[in-house]
Amino acid sequence: MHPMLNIAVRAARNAGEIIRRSSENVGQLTINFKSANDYATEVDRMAEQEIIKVISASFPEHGFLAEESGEQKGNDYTWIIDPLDGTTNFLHGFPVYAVSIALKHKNKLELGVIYDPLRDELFTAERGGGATLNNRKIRVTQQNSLKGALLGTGFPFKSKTNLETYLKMFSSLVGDTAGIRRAGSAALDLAYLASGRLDGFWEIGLLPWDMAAGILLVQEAGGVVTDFSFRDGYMQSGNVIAGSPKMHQLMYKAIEPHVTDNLK
Ligand code: 2AM
Ligand code: CA
Repeated sequence: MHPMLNIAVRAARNAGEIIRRSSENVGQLTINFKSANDYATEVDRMAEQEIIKVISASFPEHGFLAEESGEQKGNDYTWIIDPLDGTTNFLHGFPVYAVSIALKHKNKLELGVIYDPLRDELFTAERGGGATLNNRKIRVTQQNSLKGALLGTGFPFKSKTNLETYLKMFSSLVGDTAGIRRAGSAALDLAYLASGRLDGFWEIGLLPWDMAAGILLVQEAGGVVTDFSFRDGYMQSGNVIAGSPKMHQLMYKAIEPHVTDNLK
C-alpha cells in the first residue's frame, strides 16, 4: 500500500471512531448554523481536527482543503477532507454518513478514502492501482441499460433555478430505471457506485470535499465521471454524472437536453 494511503486510512478510522461514539448521544451536540439548512457540529470539527493532526504529523509540508477549516496552503500535495459527509443524516440518526479524504498532487487526484463508521466499511482508491472495499477489489457494474438500473442522486440545495432544472433531469430518468435513491451522502453514493451497489449517479453543485475521494474511487473501479459538458470540470462546477462507461453515456443523453448555460 502507498505509505500516504496508510496514513489517510488511519486518519479516516480515527475520525470514524469519533463520529461513531458521538452518534450515541446526538441530542447533546451543539449545532452551528453555517447558513440555512447547513449544519456543522462539534463532531464535524473534532473529526476534521483529528484527520489534519494525523496527516500533518507525517506530512507537515502538505496543504489542506477541508470543509470546516477551509484552505491551508502547502506544497504540491493537497488533502481534500470532508470529516462527516451526511451531517444532516447524522443529526437525525439516519445511519448514512461517512468520512471522505482525498489527496491531490498538482491537479491530479492520487488517493481516495471513504470510511463508513457504522458499517465499518473502508473504501480506498489509488490512481492507477484500482479501488477496494475492505481490501477486496471493487468494480462498477456491467449494467448497460437504464431499464433495471439503480441510480443515486442528491437534490440541489442552493438555487431554485437549479432545482427546476434538476427536476426535469429527474423526470427524464425516473420512469426508465429500477429506482433512484437519495441517501444524503454524496461520498457514500460514489463509493456505492464504485462497488456495484448503484449503477449510476448524478448531482448538481457538489463541493470538492463531497466528491474528490468518490470520483477517484469510481474511476479506479472502471467507471466514467464527467461534468454536464462531457468534460472533467466537475471539481470546479460541482456538477457530476458518473457510471460505468455505458451507464454514463445513457445518463448523459437523458440529462444533457435539460442543462442550462450556468451549469455547463
Ligand atoms: P454534508 O453532509 O457534508 O454537508 C447531499 O446532496 C450532499 O451535499 C452531501 O454530500 C452533503 O454533504 C452535501 N451538502 C453540502 N451542503 C449541503 C446542504 N446545505 N444541504 C444538503 N446537502 C449538503
Ligand atoms: Ca459533504
